[in-house]
Amino acid sequence: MTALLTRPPLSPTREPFHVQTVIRPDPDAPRRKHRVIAVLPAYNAERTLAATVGDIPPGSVDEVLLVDDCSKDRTVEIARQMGLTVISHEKNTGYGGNQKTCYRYCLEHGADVVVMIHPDYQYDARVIPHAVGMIELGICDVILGNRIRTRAEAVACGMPWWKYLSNRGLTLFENMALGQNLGEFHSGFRVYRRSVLETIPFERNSDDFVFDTQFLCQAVRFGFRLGDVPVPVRYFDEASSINFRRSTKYGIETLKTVGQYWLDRCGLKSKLFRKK
Ligand SMILES: Nc1nc2c(ncn2[C@@H]2O[C@H](COP(=O)(O)OP(=O)(O)O)[C@@H](O)[C@H]2O)c(=O)[nH]1
Ligand SMILES: [Mg+2]
Repeated sequence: MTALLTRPPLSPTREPFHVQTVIRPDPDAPRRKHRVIAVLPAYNAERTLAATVGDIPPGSVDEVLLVDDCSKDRTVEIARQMGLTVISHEKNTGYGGNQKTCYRYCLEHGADVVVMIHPDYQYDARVIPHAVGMIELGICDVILGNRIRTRAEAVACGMPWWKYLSNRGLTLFENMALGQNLGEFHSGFRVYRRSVLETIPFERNSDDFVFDTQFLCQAVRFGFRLGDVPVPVRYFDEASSINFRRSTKYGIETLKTVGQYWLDRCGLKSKLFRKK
């Protein structure tokens, strides 16, 4: 595995050189050496899959994996037609269960950086190389796409008011409780360094939506550096199907997970935070 930089270089003194080397670098210079795999946890994504993949900047990823969670539509057929790597679940295991399959595959297939993006065309996939760059530079180990750069922008993009308010409330609480400063914790666009997946016992997480919160609390507990980049979003029927009842369940389970994080810190150990 190619080591990714983990510290910024420190070289305050340097001999003057010609700026041409910065403006017009050597075209034969090697491209990145590490392997980036994009994973799409999919459920009924036939209408949005091609649009999502179509926005990934050419050359920014080495492989695109779609894990289908027993969709009722033509997601698998279209993914195969498009030449994606496809894994399909025989039974519907849930959103967390789907991600477990994604990350298991990435670890087994030599990913150095993993991009997780929902195939519902909600998140602007053009941001991928910029988010990956933050990992490559060694600035962060986990990058989240932040849908809420400003309230006006989120609302203009069509975020329902109750999703906006609950996201802000939960995020404020999570930032305080976890000592972070993220724009939001509930994004479906995330980038991880390989060591995060190697360290975090994600297989012990829920198969449901709270998987995402458990993963981030684990990343904090294991000392990884979390950061975010703004990502423009779109709200339309296919991009947002989780209803009020399921969102409420997710919110309550999120609070419970943060509680478990604190109990673990205070000595009441949870298996979520035990090493693999
Ligand atoms: N694997 C799996 N994913 C699901 C299931 N139900 C919903 N999803 C996915 O969960 C993700 C988030 O749901 P979404 O409705 O987009 O939430 P929102 O954008 O935050 O409002 C989407 O990518 C859905 O495809 C399911 O039963 N299994
Ligand atoms: Mg969505």
